[in-house]
Amino acid sequence: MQALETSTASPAVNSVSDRILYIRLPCNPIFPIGVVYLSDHVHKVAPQVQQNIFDLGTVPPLDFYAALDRAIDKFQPNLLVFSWRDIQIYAPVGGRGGNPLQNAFEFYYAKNPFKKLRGAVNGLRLFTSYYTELWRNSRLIRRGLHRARRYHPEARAVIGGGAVSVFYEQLASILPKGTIVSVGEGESLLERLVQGREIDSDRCYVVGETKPRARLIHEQPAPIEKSACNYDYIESIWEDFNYYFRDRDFYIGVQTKRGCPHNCCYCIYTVIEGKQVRINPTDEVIKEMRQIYDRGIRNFWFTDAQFIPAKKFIDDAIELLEKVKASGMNDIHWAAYIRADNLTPYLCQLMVDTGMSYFEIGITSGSQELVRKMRMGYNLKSVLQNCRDLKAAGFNDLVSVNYSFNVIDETLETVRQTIAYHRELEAIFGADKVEPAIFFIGLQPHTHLEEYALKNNFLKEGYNPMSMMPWTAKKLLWNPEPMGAFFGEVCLEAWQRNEDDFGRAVMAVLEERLGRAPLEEALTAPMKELVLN
Ligand code: B12
Ligand code: SF4
Repeated sequence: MQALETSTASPAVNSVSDRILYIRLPCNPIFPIGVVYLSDHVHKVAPQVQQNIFDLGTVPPLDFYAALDRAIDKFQPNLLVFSWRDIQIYAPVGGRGGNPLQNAFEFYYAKNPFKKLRGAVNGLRLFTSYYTELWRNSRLIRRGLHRARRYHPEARAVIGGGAVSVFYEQLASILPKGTIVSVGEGESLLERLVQGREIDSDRCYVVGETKPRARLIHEQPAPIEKSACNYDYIESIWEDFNYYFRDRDFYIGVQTKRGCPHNCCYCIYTVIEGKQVRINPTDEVIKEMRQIYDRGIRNFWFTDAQFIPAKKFIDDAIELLEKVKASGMNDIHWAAYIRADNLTPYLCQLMVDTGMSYFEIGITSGSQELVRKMRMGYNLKSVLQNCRDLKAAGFNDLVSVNYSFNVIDETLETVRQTIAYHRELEAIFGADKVEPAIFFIGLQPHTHLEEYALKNNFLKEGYNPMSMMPWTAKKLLWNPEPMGAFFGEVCLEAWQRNEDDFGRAVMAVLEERLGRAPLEEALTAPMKELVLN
């Protein structure tokens, strides 16, 4: 991608910004909790600053540019805060451009030429939509900045959000000179900008002026104690606030803590949010939930990287859920990422009593040996025991179990172990309640897996982690040989059997081909190499 320059030179960083427009870049309609928290924080530290929220997630694509123009003309900001949530689209289900995993696998692994061609055609569509989205967001940023400078020649743009935190180094090439690129939490950076303070020490850099420091992403976030978001204020600065509240099916995000102490080899959350877990005061979390509840919402998503990151945070989770229970909000549903090894029978009971309606078990593999190799720190035996406790506490909803095959050192034996483990989960919850979600890891920069890929020559130093060129994408959609072609074939067979129940179909095909290991082997799993044929 070529660097493009805007015609206007970038103004000095320390000009004070007092009219902030938050622009959430196009995204599936997920409640934009990031910009909500940022604007709430700025209002608390600098109430004189005028703010407005504009969410392109609620705007039809044909209207993106015109709607952005209107929002800028109306508010005339001197700081444009762009929030970019997601870029990577390797999902096992239909996403914005179809089913990316299926297209890619048909293209890479299908033996039937018709299927291969179909994969290529669909892959091309996906490829086009991926680059079109990047290009479109880049244009939205340039256009917004250009338009804001009609009113304030000193206006500038700052960009952050999940996608930016992951790809902050690569994105410079599509952003206008002078854009401030932020990594991780944005509260302290925005605080500095509205106070006209220097920003050099923050987790950011300025396109065309400064380079990201080495290991910028590994720097610790600023320690900010979070208080309940003031939703009366948010409603007052966001014209389309009701979009997410009208249809009460939306899960509204509430963050209860930040940070994750683990080290899972493919995960970047632990660097974005840092390893130090910072718990938001539980009374403040309840106050925030209450405001959302009083606006009619009954579905909450605790957006923490992990709701119970480690055993020592069990008491915090208990304290929060006890307060939810005591608050009288007893008709809610909630969901979160939960490490199922950090539960106690009492916590299980509280989770069920307070309305946990969906549960994801992110074990990645049912083989203890692989789980250890992936540095995940899970004890699979405790996960099973805790699942039994959850069931005994009355949990009767859907459980999604995330498996990512072929991360590191997968063998036919470890697959057999995963099947054994999965069948045991089915025995606990009921086969219809346990949904295997089959992922392949989308390799991300700054992870141990990236290091491993470079060391083992799967990738070359200087590769572009955002590239969707077929030869790079094949490596980034992590499914290396010698097992890659095997999994490709299994997945293709599973889609053919039952596209709508892909996960279960994969498990069935694998079991038919490989059989099942004894459960005890999965839980202790001394490694035995089996040769692929
Ligand atoms: C919870 C979560 C989900 C939940 C969301 C539930 C809900 N209703 O809110 C669910 C499970 C639904 C989900 C789904 C997906 N997710 Co998700 N999700 C997360 C997670 C764990 C937390 C996001 C969150 O809400 N955090 C709390 C809020 C307050 O933080 P925030 O929005 O990031 O905002 C803060 C900062 O980013 C920053 N910030 C934000 N904007 C801006 C702007 C400026 C200018 C500045 C300075 C700062 C700034 O400041 C904010 C406050 O501190 C993150 C990983 C992580 N730990 O961040 C991934 C993450 C956002 N998800 C990601 C992805 C890819 C997805 C999916 C697309 C996956 C898929 N392939 O299907 C889907 C689909 C989403 C969609 N658009 O359709 C990626 C996005 C980056 C990428 N790789 O492209 C992330 C970063 C995970 C990762 N490392 O890959 N997700
Ligand atoms: S526990 Fe979850 S959030 Fe933490 S490092 Fe592992 S995968 Fe990432």
